[in-house]
Amino acid sequence: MTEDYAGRRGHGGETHQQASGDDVRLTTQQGVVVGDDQNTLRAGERGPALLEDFHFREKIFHFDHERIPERVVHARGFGAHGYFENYAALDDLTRADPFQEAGRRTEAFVRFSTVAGNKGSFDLARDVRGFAVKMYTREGNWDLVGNNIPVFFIQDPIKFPDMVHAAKQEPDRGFPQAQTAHDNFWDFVSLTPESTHMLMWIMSDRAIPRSFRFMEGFGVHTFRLVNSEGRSTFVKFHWKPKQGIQSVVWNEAVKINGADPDFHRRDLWDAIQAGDFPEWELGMQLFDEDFADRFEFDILDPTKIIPEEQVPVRRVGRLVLDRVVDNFFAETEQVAFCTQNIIPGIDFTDDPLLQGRNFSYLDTQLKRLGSPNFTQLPVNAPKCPFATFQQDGHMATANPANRANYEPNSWSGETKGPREDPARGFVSYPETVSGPKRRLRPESFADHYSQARQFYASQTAVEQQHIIDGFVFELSKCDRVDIRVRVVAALRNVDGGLAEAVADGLGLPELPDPAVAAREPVTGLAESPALSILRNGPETFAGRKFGVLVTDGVDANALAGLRDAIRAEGAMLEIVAAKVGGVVADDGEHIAADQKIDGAPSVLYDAVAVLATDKAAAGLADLAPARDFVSDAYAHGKFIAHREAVALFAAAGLDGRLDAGVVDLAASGASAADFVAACRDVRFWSRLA
Ligand code: HDE
Repeated sequence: MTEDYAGRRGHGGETHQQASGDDVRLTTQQGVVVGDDQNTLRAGERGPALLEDFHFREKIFHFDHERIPERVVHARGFGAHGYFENYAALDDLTRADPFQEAGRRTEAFVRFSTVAGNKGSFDLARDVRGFAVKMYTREGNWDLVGNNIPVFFIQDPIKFPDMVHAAKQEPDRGFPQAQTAHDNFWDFVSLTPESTHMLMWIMSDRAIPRSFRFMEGFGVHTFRLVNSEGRSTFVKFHWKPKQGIQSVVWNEAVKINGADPDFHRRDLWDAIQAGDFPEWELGMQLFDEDFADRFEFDILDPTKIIPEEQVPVRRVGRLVLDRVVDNFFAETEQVAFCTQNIIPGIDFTDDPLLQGRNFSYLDTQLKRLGSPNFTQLPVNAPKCPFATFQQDGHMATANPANRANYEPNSWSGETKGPREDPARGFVSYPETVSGPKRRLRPESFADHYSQARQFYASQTAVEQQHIIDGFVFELSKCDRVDIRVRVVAALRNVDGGLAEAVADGLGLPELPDPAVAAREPVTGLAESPALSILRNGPETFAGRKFGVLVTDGVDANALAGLRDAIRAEGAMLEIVAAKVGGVVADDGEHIAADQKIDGAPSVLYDAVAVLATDKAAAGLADLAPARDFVSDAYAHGKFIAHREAVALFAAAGLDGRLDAGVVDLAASGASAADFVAACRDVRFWSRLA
């Protein structure tokens, strides 16, 4: 807490910390030391409980009230602390505090999330991911509440409750959870053509990221930057992961959800705890009114992107996450993001979705956190000085200390309280607006298919196939054939081949006519390679995790060599064995295991190795999880290194199918370093083609 901040807090504003240390006595909430926390107070050993047992009543009372409403959307999330560091002064573009000088650091809190699932759902749902960033700037908190997909399902906020109802569990049965593979969702989107572009993204591998560390983030809407002269520049915000973008394949996602439903949160926690701090670069696409007028689509339409090839993304700084939370509830659960939280130098545009969000977020925080004083919780409070005339309400801990609690007032000195400051304060960009009061969708929002087509065309063949598979999988879970048909009819406006492949995958007897398009799709948009994950693969395998299955008698030198190569790459390694007690290597050394094979299927790793002996491999061949370890790794296109593991491969049905993605470390010329370098391709793609 800065001194300024502490100084501005009113009476009763001190933060009380729970006592900690190794010699702390249990107390009640009133600070009375508890004498017995094992037994309730009773009249006689076997007699009835006594109402005067204040410790028991307080304990149960508090327990009964532990839950707050989970978020209506984005309920499942995971947060971490860090900072944003600015590369160069951008004062020509904006007066926003974080961008005023090179090297300026701004504290930040980030919460990643899935959208559809409830709080206890699994991490690898096929879903959009939230990417919400709160920056505690010196001029107030700025929340950039984005997603890992740059477009949205709808154009008007009035449809948000419908869209979310349709996507979440069906109300009569309360399932399916955390997935859109059901009739209600596809019914809604197939009747809402503006969703088509977003559907392409969520059926793509973008919706099954390898982890939060390997995904992009987007502010989605067009915002404004405003400089100290009042000049405005339009901006779209991007977060570019320095780790590279990476996704899992669908069959892996399904299995990860069973093996480790917390896969993504554990990944972020482990990386930060290991000192491997994830980073993203903040990118800005900057453009003016002229470009906005020239651009093929409306820059206020949140179902459209501006291709990077048309307006380059300028990288202006980096976001580093370097600290896990101390307490999940206090920070990740109680953090309250609001799109309305902007600072001088940033402003809204008239994107209707953004305008609607500016109402919703504040409103939802009141419901969830129960008091207008949620802003006083440490994770939500600004770290710069703040002073208001607001007071009281549930749980007020920062009431102003002055006598005057109104303005204007004629008190003086400290008593008079704060005053507005036209020079430093927030001033809205004076955009001219006028028009008839109507409920109308602009004509400039009417093209629903062209960018969906552009997205599809910009993918590699493997990625296109994954999109087809995504549609076929989800629609196969819809009971109503007419819904499947309606989706295919819409896809005919996107790409003929895509529509045919999906129809074929669904076993539709014939192709439906194309859906009637509100506006004829443009078929000539240039491809945008930036939209493909595979075309923008990582340069290193740093930050990834290897699972190394070992047996008794493992060649200690080979294991050490592999470990060194993995470390040199900046990757992590977990030792997997038949028993968690570990194995004894050929040099007699004991090697502790991190995981027992049943709890560590290969889906939890980016690449795997099996270091065995001929005899031990025969033992592994009898273990179903060991067979699955290699057959799944193979099926998911992973790179596999091995020594004397042939018997296991044979038992897993891989005899005669081993390809160049399966490296025998004992073969002449093979090296652990080469194997790890090959892994930079992430997968042995030709196996999946
Ligand atoms: Fe949200 N959204 N949203 N949303 N959203 C919420 O606010 C809403 C939209 C996003 O980690 C809620 O605090 C409306 C777009 C994220 O805590 C709620 C509309 C984008 C998070 C809400 C949208 C988002 C939320 C629920 C259409 C990407 C999680 C809990 C007009 C740019 C933040 C909460 C966190 C959360 C409303 C559309 C991103 C109900 C009405 C577009 C990352 O207020």
